[in-house]
Formats: sequence, C-alpha cells, structure tokens
Amino acid sequence: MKYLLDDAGFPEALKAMDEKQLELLSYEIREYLLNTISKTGGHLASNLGVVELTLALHKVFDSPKDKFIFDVGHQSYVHKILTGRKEELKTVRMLDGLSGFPKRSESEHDMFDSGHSSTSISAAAGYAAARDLKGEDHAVIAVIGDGALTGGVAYEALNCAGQSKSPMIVILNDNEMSIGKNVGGMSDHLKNLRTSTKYLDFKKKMKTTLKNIPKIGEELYTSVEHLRDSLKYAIVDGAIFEEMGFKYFGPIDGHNLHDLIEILSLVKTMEQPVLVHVVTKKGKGYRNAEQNPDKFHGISPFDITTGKVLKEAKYPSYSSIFGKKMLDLADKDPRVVSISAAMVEATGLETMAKKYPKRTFDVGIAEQHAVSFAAGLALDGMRPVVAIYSTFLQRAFDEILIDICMQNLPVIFAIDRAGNVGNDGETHHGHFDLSYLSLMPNMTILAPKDGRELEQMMEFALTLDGPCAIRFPRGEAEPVDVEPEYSTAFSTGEPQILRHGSAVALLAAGKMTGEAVKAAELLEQRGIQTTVINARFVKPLKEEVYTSWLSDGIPVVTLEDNTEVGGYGSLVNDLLTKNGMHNPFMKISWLDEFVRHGSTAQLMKKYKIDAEGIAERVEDFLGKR
Ligand SMILES: Cc1ncc(C[n+]2csc(CCOP(=O)(O)OP(=O)(O)O)c2C)c(N)n1
Repeated sequence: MKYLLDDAGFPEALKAMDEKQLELLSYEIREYLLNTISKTGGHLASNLGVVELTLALHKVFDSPKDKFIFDVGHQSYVHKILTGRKEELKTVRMLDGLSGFPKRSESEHDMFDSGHSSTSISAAAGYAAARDLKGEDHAVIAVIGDGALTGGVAYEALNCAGQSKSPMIVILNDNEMSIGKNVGGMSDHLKNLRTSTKYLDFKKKMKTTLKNIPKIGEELYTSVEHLRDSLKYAIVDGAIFEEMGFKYFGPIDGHNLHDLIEILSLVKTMEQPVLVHVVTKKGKGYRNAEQNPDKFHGISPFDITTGKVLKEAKYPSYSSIFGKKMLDLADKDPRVVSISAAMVEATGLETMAKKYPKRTFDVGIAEQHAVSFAAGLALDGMRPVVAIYSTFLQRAFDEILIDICMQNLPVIFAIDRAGNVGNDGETHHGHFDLSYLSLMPNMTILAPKDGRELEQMMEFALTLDGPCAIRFPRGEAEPVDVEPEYSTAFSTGEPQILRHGSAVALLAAGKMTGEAVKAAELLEQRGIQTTVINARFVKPLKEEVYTSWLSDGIPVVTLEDNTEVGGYGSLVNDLLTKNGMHNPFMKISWLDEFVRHGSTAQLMKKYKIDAEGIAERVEDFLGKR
C-alpha cells in the first residue's frame, strides 16, 4: 500500500494536497509517531497534539523562507518528518542520531536551537527585526505552548514585539497542560478565552477589527469577508494580547485542518503582530497519552497496547528518594515547604503535594521567580526547598547569587538531573551547576554518592543557616556499598576515605564516587594501589583534612560529572596550589564543550569518564601503560 507519508517531496508536496489528503496524512503521521517513539522513547504527547497545526503551517507558509520557531522544541518531530527527516526520526535522541529538539546544524528548516522554554517569541522578534532592517519579505512564526507561556521571558518578548508593530505571528498552542496541569493566572485567562460564550458576531467583529488595521484594513476586510460563515473564531475584547499590541484570533480548534488553514492564510497577509490561539489535545489520537499526557510527555520505550515502559528499574531513582525524604522532612518540620517550576511530578514532589498541597508550590516555568519567592519564604521563617533540574536552574543564576547568597538565606536547592542526562542532549545536560554555584559566596554544595547519602544530606542541609545546594543525577541511585575506612559524621567540608592505596588518590564528587570505586578495583587488578575519597562537599573544602591526607605528595585525580571549568577539580587544584602542594594532578570531567545526545553510558564511555576510561587514563597519568 502506498502511503502519502512516503512521498519524498515534503514540504512542497503539501501545497498540492487537498484537505482530505491532509486529513489522511495526519493519521499516517500519528501512526508513524507512535510506532517510532514507542521504540526510541521521546516526547510523544506534545507531538501527537500538533500534527494538524504543523501540517497547516507547512501547507500555508514556505519553510525555510518563512521561519518557524518552536518553543522548547520538543514538539518539532512532525516538522522534522515534513522536512526530509522521516526515516532519521528512528534515530531520534540516539548517539549520532537526530536531536530531540530543533538543530540548525541538522536542517535548513530549523531556525533556532532550543530546549529551554519561553524564548521563541524573543527569537522570532529578532528574526522579524532583522528582516525589516534588510528590507526582506517573509513570515516569522513562533509556536509556543500555554506551559511555555508561564515563563517570564515570553512576556518580556510580547511586551517589546507588540510595540514594535513589526509583522510576526505567534501561535499559542493551548492544551491546558505544561508537563502536568498548567498553573497560574494566564492559564485561567486562556481558559476564559476558550470557554467564553460572549463571542461577538463574526461579521461585525471582523469588520471593526480588520478595518482598524492601518493602511490595509479595508482591503483585508473585503478579501476575508467570504470566510465569515466558515470560520469559528472570534476576536475577543480585552484579551491581554490585544493590550500588548498583538491582534488576537481565537480560539481555533487545533485539530480542524480547514479552520487552521483558513486562519493561517488570513494572518499571513497581516502587516502587524498577530497571536493565534489554537486549542489542541495533548496526546491526541493515542488513548493512553490522552488519558495520561504527563506520563507521555517524555517517555522511554514503551509497549503501545499497555502504555507500559519496557525497561524495569533495578534501583529507585534519585528523584523518588528525594520526594520520599521531602515528605518525611515536611512531616517533622512545619517550616519545610517545597517549590517546583512546572515539574512537581518529575522532581518527585507529587507525594508531598498530595499530603501538603499548601506547602508545595508549583510556580510554572518560572525558575527566576521560584528562587526569589523562596527568598521571601525564608526571610519570614520558612525552610524552602527549591527542586529544579540543574540545566533549568541556570535561568536563575542572578537570583541565587543576589537574592539568596548575598542575603545568606537558608534555602535548600535540590538540583535534580545534575551532570549528564543522556538522550535529551546539549540543552539538558546539567554540566554546569558545580561551576556556576561554586563561585557564589556563602553557598554550601553537596553531592551524594548514592540514595542513602542523599537522605543524609537533606537532613544535614536543614541544620545549616545559609544557602545549600544538593546536586544529584538523573536516573537510578545505585548504592555504593563500601564501608568507609575513615569517616567522620557529616561536618561541613569533610570528605570521606572509602579505600586506601599509596599509588594514586581518586577524589570523586557525587555519582563519580561509584565509578571511582569500580576504577580502583580495575587498577588494583593491574597492580596500582588506589585511594578513593568521596568528596561529599564540593564547597567548602576543609583545607586541613585535604592537606593532611594528601601531604605525602600522592598523585591526585579528581572526578566529577560536571564541565572541566570551575567545578570540584578546579577547587581542589586551587586548594593544593594555595597550600604550596605539588602533587601531580589530573582532572577527569566533561570537556569545555556542549556535549551532544546519546545514552549517558555511551557518552561516559566516549569521553572516557566511566570506570574503564578512568582506569585507562589513570594508568597513562602514572606512566604505567
Ligand atoms: C526553562 C525550562 N524549564 C523547564 C523546562 C521543562 N519543560 C519542557 S516542556 C515543558 C512543558 C511545556 O508545556 P507547553 O509549552 O504547554 O508544551 P506542551 O508540551 O504542553 O505542548 C516543561 C516544563 C524547559 N524545557 N525549560
């Protein structure tokens, strides 16, 4: 059987297709997405929701001349399919395969490398301004979800872009969901727009609105008048977007190709900023995803019939251990509150949210607000725990530095997905937190070697009077069951010796402790006696302990799941230098570059920071190979 989707000529081939064919194509795309993503894993529900929207965009506009910018970019798989990457989608998020996000290096149809939320309107405004300066003529379209619209930067962009009067189109893809249920006042506003029964008569409304558009209003009105009976949209007075300078059109049924094509054809001709409010269903067409859109937002390979993930976990995840411990801490201490930026479930906080809904805050995709909000809570006696992924916390650098650290406030940062995250790739690796946090005065940074230590660290963090970050990796918390040879109770800055050997000392932060123990065993087999130190604290480092343990000049190798600039290794090296110690020194970490996607195991092997790679590099370092 010949499938429309097998046509090699997309996106041009869409131009000749009628609505019936496009409809058929939408079924084929959904089937292809489901079959493919169930095997590769990836962002399924968001892509199922934008099939008709993406088809309509490519039908009406001319990519790459017209520029599509997908916010976050996790919903760009359909765009990839329609721009010559259908077969390659089978490699999505795999080592050397397609990225799970738009990538300019991948296709001329990808206009902006994304992954972090809420930036599409800014980027589109930039493209539009450049176009105007160059006197060119093409459309610029930002596709942004209602979840992404909770991020402050989107409002900064609307604020400027609306005033600029430069033509651009914002498609607001409203499915009522962020990863979980969307939150906040804007979400309520969108709901009002969706459910408003006060749509004015289309003809009257169209007439006044379109005629008011300078220069072309009269003409435009005439040209679209014939649409009046078929269009199901209204132009709603008072929509916040209108106030900000965008002509608002909506709500439009985002699964109705006919309506989508009509509205996009109309706004294509408009010479001003326009916002089209499109209503879609996340997970559309696959019952399991429609019913559990949060679970199918980003999912590992799964069984299509049952919707169950194929790979079973051996150990509990760090997130679940964190979430459980939070409940325990909240039970014991009424001052404990938690804050998440649109990631309540993903960070493990849903159990606390159920039991203590008033003490669990979901602020939307608003990392900066989350941090300053925590400052206020801490100043008035609460003990906030801010649970944010390492990569997204980057957004709040200034708030952590000035609002929290400068005021020395007892806020705990639970930094999930610290270090390499694997298949989500460049934009999502948490390779930078040890670097950006270690430069902040007053900050204590902890990195647990396993789940049990994470719990101990959470208890310890609550005893501190100032800011504290606990960074832990994505995935399962494999226990590091080694009885320490020398261990003190938790005391600020003190590491722990797990194993003694005279040839080399491996100083490991967090999850790298497990790799260090395994590497030490390999080295032992090759006749190299190895000391393994579990740093526990990345900052501060207790100088007297480090200097006394390393005073015999033993070669030092630091290990961290962080970039090489400014993390644990840099701090240890500074400590040695400051104390006039000349131990031979080597740092093992991620390199000073953006690391692409692949499984974490593959990437660690490639960069030689898994146990085998470490053992090899240590042998080379000691001149033993
Ligand atoms: C700065 C930042 N914080 C958090 C995230 C994690 N994240 C990815 S998609 C998403 C929800 C986006 O919701 P929406 O824009 O409505 O898109 P949908 O998936 O519902 O289509 C979140 C919170 C992110 N990508 N960037």
